[in-house]
Amino acid sequence: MNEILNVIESSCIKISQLIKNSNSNELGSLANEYNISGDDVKKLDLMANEILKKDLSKIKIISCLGSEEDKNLVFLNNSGEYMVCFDPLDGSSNIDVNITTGTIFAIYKLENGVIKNGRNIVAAGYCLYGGSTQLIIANQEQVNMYQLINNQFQLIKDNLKIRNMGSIYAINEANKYIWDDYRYLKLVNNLIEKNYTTRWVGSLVADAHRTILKGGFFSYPSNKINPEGKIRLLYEAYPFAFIFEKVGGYSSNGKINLLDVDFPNDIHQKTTIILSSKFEFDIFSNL
Ligand code: FBP
Repeated sequence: MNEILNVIESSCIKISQLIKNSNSNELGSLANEYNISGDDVKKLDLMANEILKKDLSKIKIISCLGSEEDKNLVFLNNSGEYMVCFDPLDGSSNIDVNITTGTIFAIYKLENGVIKNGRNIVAAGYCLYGGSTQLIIANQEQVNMYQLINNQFQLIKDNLKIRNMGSIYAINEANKYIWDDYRYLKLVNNLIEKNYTTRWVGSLVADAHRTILKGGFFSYPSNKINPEGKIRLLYEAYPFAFIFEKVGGYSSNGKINLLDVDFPNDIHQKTTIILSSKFEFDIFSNL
């Protein structure tokens, strides 16, 4: 499995260099196509996808790859014992305005050739392309944080743990009148009364990363426009649910722990997502 993590690490370095050494207007320009989720695909989405697919396809222990930018799973080796899924470039609406984007990934161990749910994950993580490039990797034991320094990822914090309580909530309040579940508006009002502030970057990687480091509550609930939610289970929600569990936080689809949601038939299945510290999650759970 370390072989897979090493390759993901080097792919993220290539993507980081591409972002740092290219015209962000060009990278953020439309590729004149839509992905299976109906999103406008940006040039950088496709370039990042090609880098990861090319590098990961060389690994014999990988059975198949799943990507936000590919309609179907890409099968590699019948004898492979792992499936690797990734969002090659998360937050692509922020590329051309030079706001933090990222890559999200999860490594699933097949059991008798199948994946049951998010509990099949053996490692997950994300890379942040911001002021600095940082890589966060969670395995069964702990979560470590690395920073790209002189073209090498160096450990800057090991065994990350989320605070029990934060002071920031993150949710796109522009949707508050079309949320399907009344609890989200009640929670927002409850946290405002407790003098919480709010942040919404619009890149899941950035909003979730801040929530891990500062504590608090992040959510993208289903709504009248996105009745199943907007965030994809396989390569966005499951990976963060695994990471939040390892840092001592909570994840949910509004009903159950995201890791216990059955593996979807549609690999681009969307879901409501909650990622949170204990204090805010307890308030939400009792609404
Ligand atoms: P992609 O950029 O990978 O398609 O991800 C979707 C996303 O950008 C998330 O990163 C983010 O949390 C959400 O959509 C923002 O949605 P909205 O623009 O509706 O606030």
